[in-house]
Amino acid sequence: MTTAHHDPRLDAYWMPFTANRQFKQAPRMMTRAEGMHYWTDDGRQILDGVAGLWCVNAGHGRPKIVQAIQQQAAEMDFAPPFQMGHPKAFALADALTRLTPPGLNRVFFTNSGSEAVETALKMALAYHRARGEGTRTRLIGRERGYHGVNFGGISVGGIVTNRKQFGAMVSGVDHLRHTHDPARNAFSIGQPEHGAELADDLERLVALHDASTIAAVIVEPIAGSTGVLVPPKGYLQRLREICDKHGILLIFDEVITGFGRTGQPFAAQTFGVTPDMITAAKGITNGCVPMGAVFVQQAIHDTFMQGPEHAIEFFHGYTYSGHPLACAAGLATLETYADGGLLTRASALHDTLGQALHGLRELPHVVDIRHFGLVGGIELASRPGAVGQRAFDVFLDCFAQGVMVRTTGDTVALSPPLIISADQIGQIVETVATAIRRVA
Ligand code: PXG
Ligand code: PLP
Repeated sequence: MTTAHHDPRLDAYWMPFTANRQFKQAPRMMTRAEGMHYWTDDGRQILDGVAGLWCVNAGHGRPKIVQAIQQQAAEMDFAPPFQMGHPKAFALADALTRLTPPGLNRVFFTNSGSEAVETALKMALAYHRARGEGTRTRLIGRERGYHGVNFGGISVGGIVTNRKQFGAMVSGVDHLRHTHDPARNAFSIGQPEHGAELADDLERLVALHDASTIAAVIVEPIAGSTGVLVPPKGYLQRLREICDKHGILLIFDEVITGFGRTGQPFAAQTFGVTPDMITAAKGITNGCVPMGAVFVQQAIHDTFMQGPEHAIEFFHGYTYSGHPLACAAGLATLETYADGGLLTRASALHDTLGQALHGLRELPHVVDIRHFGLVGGIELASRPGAVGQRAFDVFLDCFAQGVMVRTTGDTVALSPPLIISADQIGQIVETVATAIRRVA
């Protein structure tokens, strides 16, 4: 047996969410990107089926964004965000509120989705306290939810692997049941028919804990990281009704679904349900500079704006909140989206992606296909005792064929840039089909 060796210059970098030892024996290095493609260090062109990591929604290397970042770096590299401002942070917040659902017209900037989640959870607690309902401290997430990797986010999150290494986490958290129901909903076209009643699980938690102890519920409109779980018809509406009934804030985590993924700027608009807060990141700058945001109902914001005017209203913020490079990138990103009509393009391609994906139905190991707008998931049967390996082998085979997909568990996930052509959708899905046929 030969022992695999690797380049010791790769040792220092501890890679995130990666099988480090396996990667370093056979690295997949990207060195250039443009439009729908990456290029590897050995010069291979790779079609991007995931928008980088669900974030490069306008495609790579968009000139307006590149120029905006270059100019901003030369003009003013950094400005302190506490007790100071710079014009582009205000301009970006203002521009973003033209895209958000009605009423969600106040914006707090962070540097990632994980930080946006922490910010939203803290805002929810502080909001109830400011209203004199400080007993509302409980946070409700959902099984199979992904809300980033910080302590609040993994606590409300529902992914076992992201939780089990890290002890007791934030206390006073509970979880709704997840909505994945392949027995009733496998191979749904778009939104599944069955499962609106799963939202009633919130009533169970209210009965258990009492509404007076619950601050907020956080869910992804479409769960991305646990395998593209599309909400059953009526589910989000019902969750909204129950939150209203009990005075519980509803937070939509739109880190993936925001910025056009579902056919509207936000999934809240696509599914016709308005939450009290939205967390976003990724597509806000087209993935070019790290940035996240929390969009808040004005009434929530205004609740903080009491007390003496010289007092800080919310003791929270990051050194890089509203970083000038991120704001410049964000403004240019919104222009790029508008120029290409990109934030609604996913609805025009919903059927194209759906039809292509459902063509995989008869392939070996395929147990479910899920899709909405320009996001799709192909779930494969797991190999006994080796969850995730079959999908990972599909990923490796696709990469060898020149297409980048993403896997989560045994689901192959697709979330291509919103500029994708129908032919390129076909190419990605055919590549996945070839890989599935080859992988045992
Ligand atoms: N909330 C949601 C719904 C997300 O999808 C985050 C929060 C955290 O964002 P940051 O920027 O802190 O990573 C995310 C991020 C995957 C994958 O493999 C998904 C994400 C990140 C990395 C990998 O599905 N989503
Ligand atoms: N740790 C220390 C010692 C700090 O001084 C700061 C910020 O000043 C932080 C953490 C937080 O860093 P950031 O604001 O970039 O999240």
